Amino acid sequence: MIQDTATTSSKKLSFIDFRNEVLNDYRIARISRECSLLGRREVLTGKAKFGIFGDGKEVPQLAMAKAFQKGDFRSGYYRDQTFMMAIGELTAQQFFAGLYAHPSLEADPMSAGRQMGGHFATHSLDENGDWKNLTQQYNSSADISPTAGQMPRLLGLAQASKVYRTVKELKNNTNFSVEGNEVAWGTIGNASTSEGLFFETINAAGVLQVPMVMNVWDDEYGISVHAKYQTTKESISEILKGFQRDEKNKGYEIIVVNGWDYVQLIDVYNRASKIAREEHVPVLVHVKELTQPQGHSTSGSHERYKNAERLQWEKDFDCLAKMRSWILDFELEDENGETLKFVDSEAEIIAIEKESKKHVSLAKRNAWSSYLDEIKAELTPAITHLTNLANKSSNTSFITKLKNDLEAISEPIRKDILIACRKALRYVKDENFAEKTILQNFIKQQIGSGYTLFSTHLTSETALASTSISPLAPTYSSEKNLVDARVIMRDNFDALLKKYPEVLIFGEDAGFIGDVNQGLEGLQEKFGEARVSDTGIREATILGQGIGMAMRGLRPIAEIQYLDYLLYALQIMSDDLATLRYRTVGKQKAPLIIRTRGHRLEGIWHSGSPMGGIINNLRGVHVLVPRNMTKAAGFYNTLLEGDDPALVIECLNGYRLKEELPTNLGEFKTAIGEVETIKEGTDITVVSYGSTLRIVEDAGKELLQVGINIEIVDAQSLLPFDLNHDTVKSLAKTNRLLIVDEDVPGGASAYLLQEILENQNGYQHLDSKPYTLTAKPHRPAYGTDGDYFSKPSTEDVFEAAYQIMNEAAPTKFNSLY
Ligand SMILES: Cc1ncc(C[n+]2csc(CCOP(=O)(O)OP(=O)(O)O)c2C)c(N)n1
Ligand SMILES: [Mg+2]
Repeated sequence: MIQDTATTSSKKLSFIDFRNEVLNDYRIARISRECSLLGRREVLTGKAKFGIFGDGKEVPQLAMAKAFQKGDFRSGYYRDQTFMMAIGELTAQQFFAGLYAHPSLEADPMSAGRQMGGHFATHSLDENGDWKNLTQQYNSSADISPTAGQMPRLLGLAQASKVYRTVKELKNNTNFSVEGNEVAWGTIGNASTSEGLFFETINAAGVLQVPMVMNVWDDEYGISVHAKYQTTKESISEILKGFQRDEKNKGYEIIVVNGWDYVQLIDVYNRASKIAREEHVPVLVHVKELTQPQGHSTSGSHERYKNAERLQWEKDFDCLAKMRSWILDFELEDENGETLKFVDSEAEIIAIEKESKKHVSLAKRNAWSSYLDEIKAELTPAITHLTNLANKSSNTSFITKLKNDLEAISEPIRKDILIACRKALRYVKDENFAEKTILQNFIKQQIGSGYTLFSTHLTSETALASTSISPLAPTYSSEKNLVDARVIMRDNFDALLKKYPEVLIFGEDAGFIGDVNQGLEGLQEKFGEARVSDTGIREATILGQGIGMAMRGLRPIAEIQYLDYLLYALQIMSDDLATLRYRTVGKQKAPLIIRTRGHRLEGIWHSGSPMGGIINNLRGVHVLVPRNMTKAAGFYNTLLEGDDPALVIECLNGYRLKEELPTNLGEFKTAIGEVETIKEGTDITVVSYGSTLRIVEDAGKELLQVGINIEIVDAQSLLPFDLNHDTVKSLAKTNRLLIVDEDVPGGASAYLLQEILENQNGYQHLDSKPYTLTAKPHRPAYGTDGDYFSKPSTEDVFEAAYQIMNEAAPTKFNSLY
């Protein structure tokens, strides 16, 4: 049953200590509140673009921070500034640096201005990109903006503790866990619990029994929409009652508490922490009666949708106001009959409030000047270069105007500087003197430093970047050992599980039966349920398990049963996984491997190959499309030596085909970002990947019979594609290009075309119009005929290649039709 809280604090503090702690808490909360108030002003006066703050949620966060221990992880949302301040991971100055988007990790450790304010993070990686000891610090996984997007990752962060407690071989991984005692703390707004990701995570955590404390900050609203439109019975704890554990069944501990009740909250969080930490039981804390003193964000005012009565209630129940009254009213009689109080008079509280206000105001000013000083340091040389340019140029007046306009901007940004300089360059395009070169170099340098500030760390830039890992060819025994290709997967995973105790594989049917294609056959029995496991049918949280566990030093391989169902997980892959390194400027990573199988089978949902959509959404994740199981196994072996996340798509129709079993299982490596020429030829370069390659190879043989010799290039790795630019070398030889895949027209084939023609300058070598041969724009129809008419066939490839040759040499290759 839902329990009420007891009032006794488990901590036996002397009164003075207790008093100091209470007043210090109040000080932190006041600082946080002043940040919110001043933050809103900064946005409304135009110094910052958008603000979303934690006012009205301060007190429960103070309590949560007390129970939060080193090694623990937070996965939360934009209201948590007080919590971050209370654990010592956010100062008022950093808060404002984030608001101004100061592009410096020193100024804004959360994201160096890459994320809007209110997205919190700590640093898991040091300056070399190596793991820090996460058990010695407070940890916050980097927030994302999509509501409830923090939930799937939270599951994995919690599960990691369970894995560390269970898997004996991991005892020495002391950077990440002390016997699995770490709790993952989630925070979410009441309205965001309407998202499917919330319910999926809640269910999965109950099934997995992981140390997760899920906090719902309930202020009855989601922007302007009241709880009656959000939640059945208007109460998340009410409707989740069935999850409550009892004598017979495992489940959750569910606790309800009012967000303005400091004493109760401290007790609740002590209890929640203990249950999760010691018993590995998930806890839901529904924190009710919270408020939004300034409304939702700087985008609007809540007077538009809250009535006078509600607004008055929010004033009366403002958690900080309530805490203040409690401090003022608190009296305790000691054993000598003397009355103990926190403060002798209100003046003491007012002094704290004044001091907090001053502190925040100074922090704001310091943050602004530090932000502006950096820009001014770039402005000074720009003005000098423009002045010198104007003096030399025949267009003096135009350039001087640009310079004067730039100087007139009282608080310039980098964009203003570059606009003036780049426009000035146009005025001297027909002139030549040293000052022009100086300006050109300055512009290039500014664009270069802009790249460093705003575009680095999309993928790993450490020594472990998977593109820098050297390939290693598979070796074979002297007598040819041909096996069903799924055996290669199985035996290679066996070798990997042996080699890396931190590797875990999980997914639908991945455990007991060893995956639907037997690529994991017998491995659960051999390595245990903690390492090879079945999951529920819940792709987004399978992904979240992977992300969270990878963020805590494990090497999860999350299996999505079929490529077509990846779309359920694509949002979280795109929003969370693909942006993680980028949004933390290389301070967090999740080197998760996602294993799936797809392409050619049959039907609308079992033969899709939506590669264009996938690669467009997943910049930041490698996307690998091996043509056979040896190549696929080689990719897993490479990825585990590196620290990038990746999606590996195995060929669904390849598991029963014969391949030779390598002897160096777990060791041979397929290069990432390299193409492979699988058939040499002279007439047309045909680029393809995955299952379609077999069709292209068949067509290649038939084309030879009519005197057309195609060269076949296996793309293998779509993200990144062909880092050595080998495809254009083939094109330089054949001068003709055909790209074949089974995506929709304009999908991944268009991406490859752009890579080859534009990035590799392939257009220079073309003697014929380049072609793409793809599937139809609709999903593939079922059955063999459905497939034949939906996707490229051998005849289609033959005829596409033949037509190219017919156009080039019509007399030699007479038209077929
Ligand atoms: C997926 C998604 N949909 C919509 C939004 C826009 N949005 C931002 S906050 C918010 C309301 C969230 O309300 P609640 O979860 O109760 O949190 P609160 O702000 O009240 O603390 C909405 C709709 C978003 N960020 N992400
Ligand atoms: Mg809300």
